[in-house]
Amino acid sequence: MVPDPLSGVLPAYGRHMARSPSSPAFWRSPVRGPWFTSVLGVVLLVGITVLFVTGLLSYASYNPDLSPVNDKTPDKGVLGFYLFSWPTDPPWLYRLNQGVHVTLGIALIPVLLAKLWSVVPKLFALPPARSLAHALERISLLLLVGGALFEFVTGVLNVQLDYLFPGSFYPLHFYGAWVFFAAFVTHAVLRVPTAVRNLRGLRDEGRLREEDPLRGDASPRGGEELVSPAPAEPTVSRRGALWFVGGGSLLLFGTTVGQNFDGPLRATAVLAPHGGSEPGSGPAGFQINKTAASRGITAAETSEEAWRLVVEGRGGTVRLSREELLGLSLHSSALPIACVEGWSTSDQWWRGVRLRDLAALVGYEADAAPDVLVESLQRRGAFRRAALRDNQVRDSRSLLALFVNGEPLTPDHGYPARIIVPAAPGVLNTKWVARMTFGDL
Ligand SMILES: Nc1nc2c(c(=O)[nH]1)N[C@H]1C(S)=C(S)[C@@H](COP(=O)(O)O)O[C@H]1N2
Ligand SMILES: [Mo]
Repeated sequence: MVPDPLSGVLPAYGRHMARSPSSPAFWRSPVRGPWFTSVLGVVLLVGITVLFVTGLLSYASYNPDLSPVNDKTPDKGVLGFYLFSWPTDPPWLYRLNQGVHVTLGIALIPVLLAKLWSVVPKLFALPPARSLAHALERISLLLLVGGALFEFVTGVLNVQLDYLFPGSFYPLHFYGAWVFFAAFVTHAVLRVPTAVRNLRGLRDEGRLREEDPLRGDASPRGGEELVSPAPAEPTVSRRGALWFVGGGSLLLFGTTVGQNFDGPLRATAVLAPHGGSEPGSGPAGFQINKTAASRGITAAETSEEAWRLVVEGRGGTVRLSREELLGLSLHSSALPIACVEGWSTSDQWWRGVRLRDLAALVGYEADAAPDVLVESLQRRGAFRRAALRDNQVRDSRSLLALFVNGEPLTPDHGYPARIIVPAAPGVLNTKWVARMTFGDL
């Protein structure tokens, strides 16, 4: 599709100028122009705004204000101004939020690439700056393009490569998002009026042409510099090119979205890292993030003889075997697991002891249960401990689960006991729990 810049007929002046990408005649695709750029721009305006909002919500869902354990970006300063207690309702809140964030982010990749392609001649335009305002605008564009590429690349690498940057993904993606979004807002404020004028103008023009077929082009609306002065023969219409981009997005969407569902749909998620793999069947046949073996959890330390749950609070410390936990009042909740990576399960049937009842064992009224720090047997690596806020502890659906779907937990799902909390991100659902410390964190 990229034409040889030197072939074809060029105006005489363009013939040697066109060797340089700083010359407008170097760029010959007839697809480039204000309409194409404006359509893609409006799609990104909506899409990236949704990505930013769901991203900030995703960060809030970790309850980073609660304890240093949960906080993946301790130096966030004022950027955490918006944080709030993550609710427990509706129970699918995080599943929806993260599904939208990851699936939409992946589906927007073709749109982003097409948008960058559509304005690439501007990157080479000379002189670098015509005025101070122009210089500032170009710097903001560098932050915009760099920020967009950075956010999409770090996001995709995290989802695809299983935490390529283990601890550092969160700060990179979080600070990157703020830099990118600041440049994005600046750009939108400067360009949305032009884009709207372009789209509306072209529509009106079409209507006027129908009335008066001899009518010429309307007055310039901005973005005309994107039109090649020496266009090559078109091989595809602008509309066709747009369908191509949209088709790419649809394809990515269709091969990703299945990771949010169980059953045969999950197998359609061939692009999702865990999606294509078979989570098995039966009661434990749902997605596993980290296996017991990969976390160094052995059968010896989870055995009936060896394993004890230590529960601590202002009223003292109790130690409970799995047998003793089974003797407490058991309850069921249907809740999903939803991971930051964008995959989730449907509701699973968990059965175990309510967190509020465990708080009551160590000196708290169930309705006044405090925060809790949960630590697993796991000695190294990420996610071995997580804190839950009081509203999560008090919710009667929050469990220390001992069973899932009618069977004892399997080692990979956290045997002997794991946390499950409504609407919380998967990472707070600590597996292989060894110790729970209640108290205000
Ligand atoms: N101890 C421990 N608990 C953990 C993890 C872990 O690595 N170690 N992974 C967490 C993450 S990121 C998710 S998404 C869920 C996945 O639970 P599952 O493997 O049962 O689906 O467990 C959470 N609990
Ligand atoms: Mo996760």
